Amino acid sequence: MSDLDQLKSDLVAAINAATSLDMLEEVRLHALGKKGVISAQLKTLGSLEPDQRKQVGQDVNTLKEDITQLIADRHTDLSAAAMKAKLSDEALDVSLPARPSLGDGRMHPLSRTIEEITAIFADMGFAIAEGPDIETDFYNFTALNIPPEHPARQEHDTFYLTPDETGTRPVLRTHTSPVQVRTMMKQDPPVRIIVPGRTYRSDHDATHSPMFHQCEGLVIGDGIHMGHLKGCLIDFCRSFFGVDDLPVRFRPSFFPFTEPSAEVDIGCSREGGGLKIGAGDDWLEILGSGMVHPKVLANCGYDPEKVQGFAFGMGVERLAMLKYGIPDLRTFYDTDLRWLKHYGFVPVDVPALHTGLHDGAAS
Ligand code: 2U9
Repeated sequence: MSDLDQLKSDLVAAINAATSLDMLEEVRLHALGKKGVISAQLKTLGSLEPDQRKQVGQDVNTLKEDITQLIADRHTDLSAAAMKAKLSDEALDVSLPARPSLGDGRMHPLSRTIEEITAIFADMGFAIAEGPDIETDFYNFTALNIPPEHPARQEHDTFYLTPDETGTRPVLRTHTSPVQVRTMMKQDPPVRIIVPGRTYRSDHDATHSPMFHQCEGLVIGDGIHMGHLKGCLIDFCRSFFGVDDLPVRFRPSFFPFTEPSAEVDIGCSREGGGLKIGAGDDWLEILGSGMVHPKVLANCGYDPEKVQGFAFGMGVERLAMLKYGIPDLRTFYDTDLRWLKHYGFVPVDVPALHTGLHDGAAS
């Protein structure tokens, strides 16, 4: 066997012995690279006699073409095998049963109730306004005409934080009213905002939680009067409870930030120890309201001689408990998933916020 025949035999064996593309690449470089054995053969041509050089040159080139083709064929085979192995490793058996789910989630009744309340007012053209939970004395009390000696300011009702550099003590807001103050100080009338959010009072028993939720509203505009207040709140109560002829009454009351003030009750029946909303000769307090006090308007930079408006406030937990029959306030915050599964809502059927869609009413 000639040297070239021996070389070809060795290279063919090396190509067939390559079981991966990396190994084949090494054989290719060894055979066809600049420092490869075939290039070495071509370099010996110069030392041959002329008649030998022509024949040997042809033989080496034929060897080069053969080896190149063999490597190409081997590359095709190894690539196909690699792809087949990859597809087999990554194969998904789609017929397998799904993994046991962790249980689909539920929307908390408070979230649902806030969505419903704000969707109803969004339907009436209210914008949603938010503000800080940590407030100053001015926004939480003074601007709202709550005098310094007012009981609401006492420690027993309010969470005070450590004094800041000016010595005044920030508070955890006791209502969402500061947001209305901030809004009036930032924008000229008209104002029409609904203000959901967390509020905090140092109170903890079966019907009070240190953190609870309120939703307040404010309407300021030309010629706004008690008729607008009543119409707006009657519509809200009927829409929220889904009772078109729900009896609603306004009972004179007092708040430092509104004058006149009125508590709003809805008709219900407590016969047989249950509670049926909408019919009967009993009443249930739902929210408070009133015409914004002139001093509050002035404190917020408005001229009480020129503008007026009304405001209202409601406790979200209270409305959720009444509407959804949840007996104990404290269970709202236990993060007990069994409770949530029972009282929670599947998010898809919660009214879409801000598009005016809410229970029973098309936009
Ligand atoms: C501004 C002016 C007036 C907000 C109002 C009530 C009446 C009210 C309570 C309902 C149950 C708080 O959660 S609760 O305990 N709120 O009765 N809130 S009028 O009046 C405002 C607010 C802001 C600038």
